[in-house]
Amino acid sequence: MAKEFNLSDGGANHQLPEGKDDVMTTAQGHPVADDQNWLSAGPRGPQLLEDHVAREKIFHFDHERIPERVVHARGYGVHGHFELKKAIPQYSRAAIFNDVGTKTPTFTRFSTVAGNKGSPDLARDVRGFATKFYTPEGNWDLVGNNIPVFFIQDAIKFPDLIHAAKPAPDRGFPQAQTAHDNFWDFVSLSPESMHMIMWIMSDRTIPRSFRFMEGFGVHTFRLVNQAGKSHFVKFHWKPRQGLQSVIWNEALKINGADPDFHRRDMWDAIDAGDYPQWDLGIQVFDEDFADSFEFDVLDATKIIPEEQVPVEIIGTLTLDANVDNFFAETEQVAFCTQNIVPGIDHSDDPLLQGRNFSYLDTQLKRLGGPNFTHIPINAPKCPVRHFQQDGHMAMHNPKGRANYEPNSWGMGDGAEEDRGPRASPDRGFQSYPAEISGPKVRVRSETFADHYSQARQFYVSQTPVEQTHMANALTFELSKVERMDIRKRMVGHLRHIDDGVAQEVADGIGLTEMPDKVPAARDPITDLPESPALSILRNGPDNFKGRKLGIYVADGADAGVVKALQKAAKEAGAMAKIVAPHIAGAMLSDGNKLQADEKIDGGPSVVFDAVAVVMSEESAIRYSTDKPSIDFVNDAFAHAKFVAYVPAVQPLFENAGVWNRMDGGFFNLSSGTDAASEFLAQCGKLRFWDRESVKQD
Ligand code: HDE
Repeated sequence: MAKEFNLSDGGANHQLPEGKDDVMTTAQGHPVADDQNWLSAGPRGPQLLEDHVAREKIFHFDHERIPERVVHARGYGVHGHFELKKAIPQYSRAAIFNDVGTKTPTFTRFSTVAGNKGSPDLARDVRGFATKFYTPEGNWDLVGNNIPVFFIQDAIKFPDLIHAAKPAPDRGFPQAQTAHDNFWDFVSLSPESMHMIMWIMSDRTIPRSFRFMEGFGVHTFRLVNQAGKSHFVKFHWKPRQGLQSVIWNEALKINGADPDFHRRDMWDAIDAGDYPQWDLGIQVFDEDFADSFEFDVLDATKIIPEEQVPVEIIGTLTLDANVDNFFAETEQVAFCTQNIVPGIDHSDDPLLQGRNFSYLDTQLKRLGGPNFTHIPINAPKCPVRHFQQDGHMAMHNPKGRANYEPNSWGMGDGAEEDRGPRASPDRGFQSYPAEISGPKVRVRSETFADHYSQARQFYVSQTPVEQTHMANALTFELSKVERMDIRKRMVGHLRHIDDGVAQEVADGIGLTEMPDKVPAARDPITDLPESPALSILRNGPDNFKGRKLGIYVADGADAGVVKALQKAAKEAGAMAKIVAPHIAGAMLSDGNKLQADEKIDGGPSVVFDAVAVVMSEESAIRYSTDKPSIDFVNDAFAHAKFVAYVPAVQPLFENAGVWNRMDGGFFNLSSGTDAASEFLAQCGKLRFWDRESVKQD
């Protein structure tokens, strides 16, 4: 029998399942009699410090917080595995790359960069995409982003970049935004940022969810085979779900409606068994290619276009389990770029070399000591043997007497003792013996000096819709910059990239005269070919799988139409959510009550990929003056979404101002028996872009 809830015991004894040893203890293991009332001298007397139960509870609570990450504070972690589909022993001796079918457990953490831990998910920002592979030869951390280039070329500039992007130190705002003077001042004085600026002003920084974005290792790394031969490599994650982003106006509204939009999306998808997958691709090239390439392969502000070096797919990452505990796993996971395994090595990219110092260093502060590898999420899943010992929170010090080397335990008089581990030149990690020479200097290589060519290539590779979004984003951000000289300086950079976009932004921020070009270290190459791989819209999905349909129903809604929509969504592998004026749901035409997933003001159309509105004429009249109902329809229209409807909704659609503006993105559900499935097939295109006023080619 479960014990009854008893008010007089302060709730301490309620609902205990039978047969379980569920007696509460202190962290020292003392059974606790009462943890709701502090020991006191009489019922109204002073509380006593001797109460070790109360003191321990408060002491532990006082220390629950650890410093948030200085960047990438807001993150979301998921377990999964990587399966090798194509062996590459010719390139790498790494155990995970040698046998087709090998499954390596993984933990992936997605993040935003600039915002604090409590900032909204849809800030315009780069997304981190960090994966820890628990390989049989130790942990390999691929700590990447959803953008293949970075703002700066040398790690020594990182503190400046992050200070400039984070809230201004005097006022402590704006939070999770780059739309302010400090950020644009810094980047406009750092021309090397211009390629990255074009990426962050594209819709890449407002992804629809973590599931629909790419990941990149960014730097050039090395792969080293059994014979010690090295190739250069760039790592890519390609989402099998296709690419998808939201629209800026949508992002602003989603942040209000659901600041946890991205983490909720991932949680829901995994919970529903719809496991997201990414293919791991490699771009492999040798020294000859590196020498002939227009840019320096060690410069993290450059890509190697896929059209120039194709991406070879070698395996698939599947994310299939949510964490059991957010703090233990997502917060405590410690990624370090220097965690590499035999067969993978670093290059001399100066950004990467600086990162190799920073990540280990930061974990010491954040996790409180050098033993963070003892925390289960960070512990390798292969044997670990060394002579390291002690320190804060040491969980497993090596056993035995030998804690140094060389030692002669295990032989002679000490034959019975364990001598401990020994280094293995054959199995062990061997750094690639790259030739290095040169004077000690503090200079940036001349080969890093081209700041605009690839920024231009990125811009011209976008569809007109995407180019318009970029011009709008630049205009928005620079409109928030108060200092006119900074605004002008930025336009002076854009002029090197594309005169058209420079003009649009200049007009957008009200410049009456076009500013001069900022002096360039090198003239840009203006005829780099377009790279279609750089566009989101050219790489979207062609179906609605994994997406969300919002069905707004009110009393009197045609039950047949609603059921057909739910069925069609299921068949398309999509999720259908019922939205209604009341959370209790709506009475359908067949007399059955349909439970709602969301009340209309908590389920605006911005949180769905496509919407349907199904209600009786009476309800449509009733809700035609209801603001959340009007916004639902109006926003879906403004955000170029596909909208399905029944003719009875006319009064609501008229008041929302869309009845006379219905276009090819609207779908009449009374038009035939297969209307619902035809609508879902249309939704595979995700947006009806013709509705956006875009500049013509
Ligand atoms: Fe990071 N970065 N970073 N970064 N970074 C951190 O490490 C740093 C850079 C990236 O989910 C910190 O554990 C320097 C590029 C991700 O836990 C810190 C430089 C790329 C994450 C750090 C860079 C990244 C971090 C903060 C300039 C893409 C989150 C907390 C050289 C390739 C990992 C921590 C997670 C986190 C330093 C630039 C990706 C301070 C010095 C380029 C995904 O160590």
